[in-house]
Amino acid sequence: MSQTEEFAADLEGGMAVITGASAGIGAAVAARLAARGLDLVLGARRTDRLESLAAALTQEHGVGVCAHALDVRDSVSVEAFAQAAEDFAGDRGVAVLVNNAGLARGVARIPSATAESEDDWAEMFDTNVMGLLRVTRRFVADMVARDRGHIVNLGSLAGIETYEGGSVYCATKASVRVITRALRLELLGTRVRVTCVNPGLVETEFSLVRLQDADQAAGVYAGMTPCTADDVARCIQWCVGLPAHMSIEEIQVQPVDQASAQKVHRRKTDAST
Ligand code: NDP
Ligand code: 8X3
Repeated sequence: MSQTEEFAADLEGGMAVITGASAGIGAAVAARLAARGLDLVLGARRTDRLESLAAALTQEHGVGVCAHALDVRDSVSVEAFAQAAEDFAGDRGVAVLVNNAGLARGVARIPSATAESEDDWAEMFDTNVMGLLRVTRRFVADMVARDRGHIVNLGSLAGIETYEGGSVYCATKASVRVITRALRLELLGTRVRVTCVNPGLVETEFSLVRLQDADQAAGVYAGMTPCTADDVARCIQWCVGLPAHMSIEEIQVQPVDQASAQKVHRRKTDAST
């Protein structure tokens, strides 16, 4: 059997771990990989949502799904999650790790930032950067030992370009891209792949979490057609399904209506005419 055929066989009945699977892109990736025949371990803080998703995916696709609490900011929680994932995977090991858990908090500009802004900044770094590192460290050694596996990190267009009010979120996502690149170098010589996926505007709960206001959050996508969570999941599914000798280093995916972080085409709606 060729290496390519071997990998395709591996994915079927293999096991994927997805962080931040209770909503948005993480939940959409779970649906795509379940449809591809992978068993899943899903992590997030809102376990009620994870459990509903797990039940639905098992019913629809017949795959095994383990829903487990995970707070990527907490080392103890990461350890318990990783242990549960390893137990669930058994001898198969983890074929795919999707480091998706992440968030933005606020749009504070540094010159007018407050003491509260520092809490938001710390939460973003602890979740998006340290959280990703904690989870990766816990899973990557076993992938190296097995000489197989694929780590997919969620970067962002915000990690490529910056915008006012986005300094810290942009810095966290630039860090994700840099960490991905360094890890890729550190893993050279193994068959473990690392990919960074950098979406532009994707309509999920992301803007509500960031702005804490439903109208403002809706305004982020007003008059334009954003990407959906499933659009991004489709890219991730494609990356992980490629032959084992191929590595997609980075993908940038944006709505056609978004040409750069701040250059968004908004069509006039009935309400605005
Ligand atoms: P959502 O807010 O819809 O989902 C975020 C997910 O991350 C939730 O499942 C949430 O689960 C989880 N999460 C947040 N903090 C933690 C934590 N401490 N521990 C574990 N899980 C956590 O946003 P998206 O789906 O849009 O975002 C997913 C990723 O994609 C993020 O990394 C984001 O930065 C990135 N991204 C998003 C873009 C967009 O425009 N939407 C564009 C580019 C990148 P819970 O709260 O239950 O813990
Ligand atoms: C999220 C995309 O443009 O809101 O990563 O920063 S943006």
